[in-house]
Amino acid sequence: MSDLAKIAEIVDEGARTASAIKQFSTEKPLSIDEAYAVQALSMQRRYARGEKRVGIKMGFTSRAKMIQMGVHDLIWGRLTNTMRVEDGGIISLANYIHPRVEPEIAFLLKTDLSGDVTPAEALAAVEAIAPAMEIIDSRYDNFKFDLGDVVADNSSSSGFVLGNWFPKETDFRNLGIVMTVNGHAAEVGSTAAILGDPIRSLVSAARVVASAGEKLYAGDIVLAGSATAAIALAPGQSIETQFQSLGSVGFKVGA
Ligand code: OOG
Ligand code: MG
Repeated sequence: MSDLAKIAEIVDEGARTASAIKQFSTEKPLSIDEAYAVQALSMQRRYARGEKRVGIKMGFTSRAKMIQMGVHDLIWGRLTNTMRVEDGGIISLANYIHPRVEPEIAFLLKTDLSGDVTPAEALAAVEAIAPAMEIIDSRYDNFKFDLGDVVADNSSSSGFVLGNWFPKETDFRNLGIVMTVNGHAAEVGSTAAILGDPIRSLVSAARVVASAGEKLYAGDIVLAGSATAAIALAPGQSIETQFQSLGSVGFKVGA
């Protein structure tokens, strides 16, 4: 097994068994290219277990997230079918290490998309948009990482919840967002916090997958990245995010 394959096994096992691992950066930092190679190798292991790729997620597309995590480069990760949490569903904390939740916008694609595209070309590939939340769960101790660590760990991907789909003509560029815990506002923001306009995240998504020799496919879900800082999940919470004119999306946190 190559060194990168060994690292891929470590991050994959951390994710599979919900057990924290040490950052690689404290001893031997991964370059960004190595980190994406590890991510691809670790995802191969998940696909080999039967998980299906359903799209990708973008990360650090808002200042709030960059500041919270101390990482200032855009990142991406792969989403699989087993990460999907039903709107209104219950998650079990036993499946996570130290999960957090953050409000996002999701795109559903109707055509393939890859490479350098304009915002208009990106929007032309969109079938629908939905209010969404991402459940992130860094596999690293104390949720601490550098850029290479987090990329190798599939950019902390662990779950996502989608609300109702809306026609792409629906304005999604500057909508108010209120993320609540047990009915109390925990984070407020706007979809405009996502690169000034979430469509720019889809433009970036097309570019980053192309640089990995891949593409976005018709039917893919693309999460644009969080508009606000993420909040920690705890047993018994009811999480709901209201999006101006897109309704709300929510789930409950079991034991
Ligand atoms: C990395 C993932 C960042 C986002 O929406 O910005 C991300 C992390 O914060 O653990 O998903
Ligand atoms: Mg996210």
